[in-house]
Amino acid sequence: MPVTPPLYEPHKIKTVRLISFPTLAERKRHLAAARFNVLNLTQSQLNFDLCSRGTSAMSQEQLAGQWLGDEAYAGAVSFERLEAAVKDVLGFGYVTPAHNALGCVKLVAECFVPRGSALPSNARGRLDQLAPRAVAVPDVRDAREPIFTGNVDLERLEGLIAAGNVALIGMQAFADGQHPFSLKNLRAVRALAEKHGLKLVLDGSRVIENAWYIQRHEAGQDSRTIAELVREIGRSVHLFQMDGAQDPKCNIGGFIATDNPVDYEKFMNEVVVYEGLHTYGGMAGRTMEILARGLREMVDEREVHWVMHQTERFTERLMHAGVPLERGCDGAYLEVDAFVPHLAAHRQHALACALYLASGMRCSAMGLVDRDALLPVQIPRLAMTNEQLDQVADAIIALYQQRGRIGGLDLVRGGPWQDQLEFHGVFPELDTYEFDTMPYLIHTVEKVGGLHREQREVAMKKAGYNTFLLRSADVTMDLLTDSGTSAMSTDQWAAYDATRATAATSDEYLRFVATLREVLGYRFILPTHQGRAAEHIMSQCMILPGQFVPGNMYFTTTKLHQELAGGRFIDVIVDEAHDPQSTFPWKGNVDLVKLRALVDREGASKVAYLSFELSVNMAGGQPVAMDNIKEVYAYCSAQRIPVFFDATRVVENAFMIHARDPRYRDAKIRDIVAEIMAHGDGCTVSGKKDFLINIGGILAYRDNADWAARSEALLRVYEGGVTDGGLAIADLACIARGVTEMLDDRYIRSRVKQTETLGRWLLEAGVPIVVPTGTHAIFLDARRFLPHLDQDAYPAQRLAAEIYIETGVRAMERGNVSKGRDADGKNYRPALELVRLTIPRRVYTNDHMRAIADGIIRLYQRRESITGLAFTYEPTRLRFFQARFAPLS
Ligand code: P70
Repeated sequence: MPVTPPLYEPHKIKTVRLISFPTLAERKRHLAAARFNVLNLTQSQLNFDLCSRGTSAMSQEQLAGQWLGDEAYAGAVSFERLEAAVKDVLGFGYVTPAHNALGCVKLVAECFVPRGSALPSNARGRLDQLAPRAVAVPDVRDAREPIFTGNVDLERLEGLIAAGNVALIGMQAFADGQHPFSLKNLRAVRALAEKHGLKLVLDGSRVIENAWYIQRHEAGQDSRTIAELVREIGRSVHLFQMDGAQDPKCNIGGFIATDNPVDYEKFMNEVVVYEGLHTYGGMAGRTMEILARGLREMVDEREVHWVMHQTERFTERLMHAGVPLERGCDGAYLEVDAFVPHLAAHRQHALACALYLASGMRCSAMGLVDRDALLPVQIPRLAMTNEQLDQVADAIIALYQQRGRIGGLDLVRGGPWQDQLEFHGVFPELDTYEFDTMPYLIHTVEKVGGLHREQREVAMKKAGYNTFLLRSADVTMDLLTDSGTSAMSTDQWAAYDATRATAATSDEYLRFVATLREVLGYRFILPTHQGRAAEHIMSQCMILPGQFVPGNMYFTTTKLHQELAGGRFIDVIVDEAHDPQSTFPWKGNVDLVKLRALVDREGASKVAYLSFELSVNMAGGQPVAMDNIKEVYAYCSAQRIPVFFDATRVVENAFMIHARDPRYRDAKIRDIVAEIMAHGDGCTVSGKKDFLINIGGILAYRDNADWAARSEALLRVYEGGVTDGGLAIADLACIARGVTEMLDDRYIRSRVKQTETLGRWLLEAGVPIVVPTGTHAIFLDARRFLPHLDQDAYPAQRLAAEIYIETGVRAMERGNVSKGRDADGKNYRPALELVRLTIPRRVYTNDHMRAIADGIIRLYQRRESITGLAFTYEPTRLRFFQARFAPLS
């Protein structure tokens, strides 16, 4: 059965591809160099490339296929996998591979369409390939049909056949991107073809979109799945050709499928002339692997509905603003005659240039000049978020509102094809559109779990009401942690792949050290396998038994290592941090009065160092003010007490300084980070957070060679070599890249804005959360969410479990269970009893956030029915990781 359209992506982001945002001055330069034809611009000269062919995001399984490709000349296993996929998905027994869509056309034309003959079709785009071969392409689209505008006018077709000269009948699924056919019409055309001894060839490159349209609009088809409809379409034609760069989300490739062995033999004999052998057809083995996986995935009901939902939403936004367009299955096709009627000629190019100048995006018309008067704005499949698409639409709308200012172009060089044209133009004075969104595209996606409510109830019970014990495959949106969960960029992956392993010194290590020296301003840089390893070594080196370690709130692993080294943790964070309802903007600050009192009471020599966390995790991701950092450092330096940062979330803290301290409004994040770090003597870092890597940590000291030497000695014993810290060399390469990416101002802004957006939606519905919203997570206040529960019934633990059951979202308890027991065996009952919804970096979209907010709001509405928990198993150290519970009745 078809599913109801999802309100969010049925996948999360696995890998991102960074994009740049050229300035207006750069855009002018690039456009002049491109001779006012946007087809001459390269991707690095623009932000969004609105073209749907070959630009899709892939699944991580497709990407895996890239590495599995069997690059054999004959009889490749990869081709067998392609054949099997075609059989399963489309139902055909014979497959002829081709290098791309043109390869398919060439084979069909050579085998069935002699020069001078006619191929009636419902698609005008066919002209591009067939007109130059002296093949007529009479238009047989039924102009009177209001819904299935791609249907063939049967009478007209029959007339053409009667006049003779028709070699083959062509249809295209969602013809030219705008015109779908009905199943009924497709079958009628086939019947007509057979009556006259002709064949019907279908270009099924957009078969998915057409199947979706049939499911929605054709009588009696609404209960059938996309997969069923696609097979039915396949069964209705003699020859089926597919552009791998369309629905199968490949970047190239194609094939022709048939059930007729005689036709197959014709293709087999042609394919060796034009394409390659009949078992690869001009495709690399990897291409066949990606194509085969893409074919199977393209009929996934949820994915289809998501893609079509994005298209509908996008075109409706434009239509609502009055922008003249034809709706397409992959975007909007702007009607240039109505958009820029004041221009005498070259309207498509003039409009494309204006769009690029005003906003940096590329929309382009391709193929033969004057085939139509449309400028396609196509959405790359799965590669963009709705927020990005909303902004693309708004940029077009903003241009439409000043369309009178769009200037004309003078042709300097002509030709039959759009990409040959060159122009002279004058830059029009346009108001520009500034994008404020994630500065990356989705490169690969990863499916998320989809259990229903009853299954989730069973899973939670099995996990002992501890979200740490759930299987991630059973989780829909995983907000357990922002640690190690980031999507890496293609640049990070490239650095990873290019790395050569070694047990000695590597180039990647030297680059890692150089990059971090520059960003942190510290001389001694030691890699560790993650944050707690750095904490362990620092604590062992710097704490004498019996010494105090003041810190701005505890973090579980940090405090544990300080205690294991014989230290005593003293909380010196400001009181506001313990009050979830205080709106103080700098809840991460150290309270100097508390710090001074400790030093005055115990003496500076009894204080090992100040443990100074940035964007304080347990307080709710709350920032420290720059003034506080400076005052603390001045005081500690005078007392000869070292200041060591936990710089795990230094970038987020720097962003908050930029956002909340007017003196830093125009400062670059990179400079704020440097200024923060200048007020400390060393740091530990869990690189799995701000530093955008999946594994790794850092221990660094500003200039104290003795501390560094002692730490290196421990590093060798506990972690690995000094030049790898127990990490794969390839992971060092990823950190060096991640450090550059994390300092991108647009990235960090979109990151924190996303967290704030989720917080705002919850607040608007009255859900109690820690305010102001922090940077990496939203913290629900379980005391106020479940006021009827005593803290020793672990309200936050129970709330986290209920959130999973209600929504499929995995959160983490940060309260009584995490804090543990005191020396007398009593629960600490900390002031903060919280559930953390932690947002991984570059992984989820704002549509995911909306779904998360809606689910939690539903739960809040039925909060009275929720009871507490009791331990059934309780470990002594870091008990929250493995504890199990049972509900109290
Ligand atoms: C989280 C993770 C790790 C972390 C941190 C700060 C401010 C050090 C570390 C340790 C993972 C976690 C850890 C313990 C309990 C629950 C979750 N925080 N400093 O989700 O770094 O994990 O790399 O050893 O936040 O907050 P590492």
